[in-house]
Amino acid sequence: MPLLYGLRTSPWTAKVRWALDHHRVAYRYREHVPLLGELSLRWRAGSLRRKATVPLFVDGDLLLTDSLSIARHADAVGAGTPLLPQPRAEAILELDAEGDAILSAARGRVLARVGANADARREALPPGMPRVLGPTTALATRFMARKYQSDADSDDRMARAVRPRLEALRARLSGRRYLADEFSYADVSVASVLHCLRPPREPWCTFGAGMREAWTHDGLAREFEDLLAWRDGIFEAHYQPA
Ligand SMILES: N[C@@H](CCC(=O)N[C@@H](CS)C(=O)NCC(=O)O)C(=O)O
Repeated sequence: MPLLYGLRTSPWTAKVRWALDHHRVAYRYREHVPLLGELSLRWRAGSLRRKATVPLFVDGDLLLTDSLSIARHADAVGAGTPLLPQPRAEAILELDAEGDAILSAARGRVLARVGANADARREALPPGMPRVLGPTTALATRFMARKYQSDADSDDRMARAVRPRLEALRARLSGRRYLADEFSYADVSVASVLHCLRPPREPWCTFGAGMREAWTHDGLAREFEDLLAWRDGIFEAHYQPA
């Protein structure tokens, strides 16, 4: 059975799990541990010298090392309606890239807030991991901030970086149900990314209170309630987590 390595607090992992579930692709899931798991992740990704990321998908000889290739694979082998249909693929890829840019711009702030929040740090420890390793979570957030050169770590800097992109998404939606005519990977991707304004409720997000607080940007959430309402509607209509 295929194996997916992911980070359960990461929207990059969330969006591929949605795409795999949408296509009813069965897989086993293994949680990656930032910092402590860096070397083994690089080894799995095929090079100890290159930075490796999750999600990472392995199926026999097939190795997929980024979210988009995993979503494409799910489309190729899956049973659901295509999420990246050819006629709209270009627009969908642009919207996915837009989502990535928002998430990358939010990363520094989220990492800084998880590092500074004792509840979030505790929740970030993967299930089954000894509690004595708790302090490594704060180190891991600093390690990731360096790894991804995430320096936009304040509310203001994040807001300035993502506001124009959120406004463009709002303009694109303006009354429409989907970002690219019909339900697609663009909706999966952008809906997942909006975790960084305010995470959705369960079952679409299983964060505890500390993690929710660390991720929430009150100012942007208030400013973009319409996008969050759209996001909740997309989850309700199109995602029953497996
Ligand atoms: N372009 C990649 C980006 C994935 C990414 O940035 N993953 C981060 C999520 S925070 C990660 O692997 N973090 C854990 C780590 O670096 O140890 C994709 O689309 O899959």
